[in-house]
Amino acid sequence: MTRRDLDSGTQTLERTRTQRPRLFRVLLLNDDYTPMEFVVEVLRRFFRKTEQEAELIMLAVHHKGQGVAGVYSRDVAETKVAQVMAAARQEGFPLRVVAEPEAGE
Ligand code: TYC
Repeated sequence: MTRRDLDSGTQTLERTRTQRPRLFRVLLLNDDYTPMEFVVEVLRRFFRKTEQEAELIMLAVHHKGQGVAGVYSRDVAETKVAQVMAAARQEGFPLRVVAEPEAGE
């Protein structure tokens, strides 16, 4: 029992098993104005993709509307979103990028 339990008249159930941190997908969303080369550069620079991988992901986003740039812990995913948005706005491009929890997490 913890101090708080004694104060509040409640009890805490302790679990000793660890939980893996939730993972977040960073998604790129398609738009009509951001140049393809810029998206490829973003994928290489911020998501460590090869030229070939970056081309495939960019084209998938272009055709399907969205695609996964990478999967990370919440902190890292949110940092990537902020970095990519900043880089895009600096160039005046409307590129959108979001982080979402992996399905089933
Ligand atoms: N649709 C853009 C174009 O034709 C290219 C593009 C791809 C933009 C992926 C955003 O996330 C994106 N220039």
